[in-house]
Amino acid sequence: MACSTFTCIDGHTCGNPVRVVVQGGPELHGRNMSEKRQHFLKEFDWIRKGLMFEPRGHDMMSGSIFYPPSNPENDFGILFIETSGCLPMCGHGTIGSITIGIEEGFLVPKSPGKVRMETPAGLVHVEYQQIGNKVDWVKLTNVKSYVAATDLTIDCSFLGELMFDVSYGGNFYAIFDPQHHYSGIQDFTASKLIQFSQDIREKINKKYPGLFSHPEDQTINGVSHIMWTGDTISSEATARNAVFYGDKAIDRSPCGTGTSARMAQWYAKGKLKIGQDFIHESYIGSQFKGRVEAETTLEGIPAIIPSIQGWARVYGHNTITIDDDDPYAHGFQV
Ligand code: PYC
Repeated sequence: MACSTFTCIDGHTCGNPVRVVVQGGPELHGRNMSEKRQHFLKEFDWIRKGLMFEPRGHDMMSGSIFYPPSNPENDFGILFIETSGCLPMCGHGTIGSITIGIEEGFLVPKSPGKVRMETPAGLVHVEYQQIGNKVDWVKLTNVKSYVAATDLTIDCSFLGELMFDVSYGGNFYAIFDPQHHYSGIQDFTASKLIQFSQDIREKINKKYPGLFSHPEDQTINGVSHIMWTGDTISSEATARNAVFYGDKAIDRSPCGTGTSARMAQWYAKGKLKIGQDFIHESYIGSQFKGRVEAETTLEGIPAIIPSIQGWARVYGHNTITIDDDDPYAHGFQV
């Protein structure tokens, strides 16, 4: 019988969990984090399942594993592990992982206050402010984000025919703004939004095969996240969202890659200007500050360079074992 031990530090970013595996992560092969992600998915996905799913995790659980950088100019490489798989990029995961790494002393950047982080979706530049031994905020300049398709339709078994746009911010998001059937997320409970999302995500990928594929890395493809939008809770917020991911999760944070995708959508529609603050509110009311830093292109496609700023808190040290002897060694979902 084999028993694997993982030293983890747990925290949350604006309410959404981040479990960083400090010791016990597998050695991965590949020239960059995209290739290392493929290696992990092929051989070590049981680690993700064991640490993210019940009974050691839960529906919303997500985390990361740190790796040495492929390019010595960078500080580290990151693998995101979630109930949904290994995301190419994760905004709340970045904010939480950087906070945990700096506060716990296992991430020592070459230039204090700045981190060059290799993700499967590309290089991400991060800034943070440290006050004493606490990280006050983390700001990431995300990968190029762009609108992949607009005015698509899907038949939702619960809401009828819905229109949506698909936008990329490190993952592909189907964005559903309020329409004639309903006035926004305030009309629904989280469990209803989960039910609607479960109904349509597969249908979207079946109806539009091959439409959502990253122009520079075809391993990033398909709509993985559904974003529902609606009225803000706070008058300071620009917009609010509920992001569905995995099989049963609604992001408790405002979702970093989702905010990037939505800013790309707003920018393309002329609703947001370069440098303008975009305060994005989550389903529970926590906030990220987003901004379009610059306009750019991605293989000729108009795109933006978005930034996201948010905070995280560290709350626990956890030594987790996954023992082959345990019938639920590799987790379960109900
Ligand atoms: O913050 O990018 C994000 C994210 C993705 C899934 C959950 N959070």
